Amino acid sequence: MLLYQFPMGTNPRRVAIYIAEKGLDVPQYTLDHVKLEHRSAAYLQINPAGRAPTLVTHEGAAITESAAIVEYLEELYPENPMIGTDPLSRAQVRALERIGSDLIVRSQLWLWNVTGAFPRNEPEPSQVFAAKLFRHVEELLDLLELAIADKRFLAGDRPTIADCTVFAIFQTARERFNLPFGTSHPRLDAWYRHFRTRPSADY
Ligand SMILES: N[C@@H](CCC(=O)N[C@@H](CS)C(=O)NCC(=O)O)C(=O)O
Repeated sequence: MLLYQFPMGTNPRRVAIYIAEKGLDVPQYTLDHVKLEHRSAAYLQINPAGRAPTLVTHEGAAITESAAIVEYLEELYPENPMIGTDPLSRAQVRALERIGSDLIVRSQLWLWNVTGAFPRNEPEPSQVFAAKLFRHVEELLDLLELAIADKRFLAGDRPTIADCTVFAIFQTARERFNLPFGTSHPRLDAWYRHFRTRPSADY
């Protein structure tokens, strides 16, 4: 098994955080972003989107899409479940995780515009567009703020795949770009600070 990743990429991070929380030993290969290794012919063979992460399984199959990789590993290693323990709790965790996935996509569009750090993704960053996009980010932060209520983690008293997904985009915004992401959502802010102390959260 081999996980192709970028150490700082939000979607690779959600998988890496999950692997660390779960205590799995998955060998990892760091793609050279500067040399555009993720756009090389060899890598495009295993991930035609030219993006990370990709998990190559023991059987040699390539799984693309971070959410699919996490769910695959969760099915392969069901002990210490991080996706709920029965149909209802699994549905509740998946619902939060889906919100987290949407949060990543909306936030990335916002980051491309607000930071100007992604010229290949957004050649004409716009602060005006960024402000509009952030309203759609905030809609999801509001939902998560309601959902977490007084729980330690998003879905209860133990971390789930939803925490890994949401934490990854918080960390990108806060630590890579020093942006006040979720700071006006007090419960999420407390959750982030608490989750940040876990070993899985270290880059
Ligand atoms: N939906 C995909 C998105 C993957 C993705 O966009 N990965 C980014 C890193 S967060 C990437 O590979 N970017 C490289 C590039 O676009 O040059 C997933 O969840 O795996």
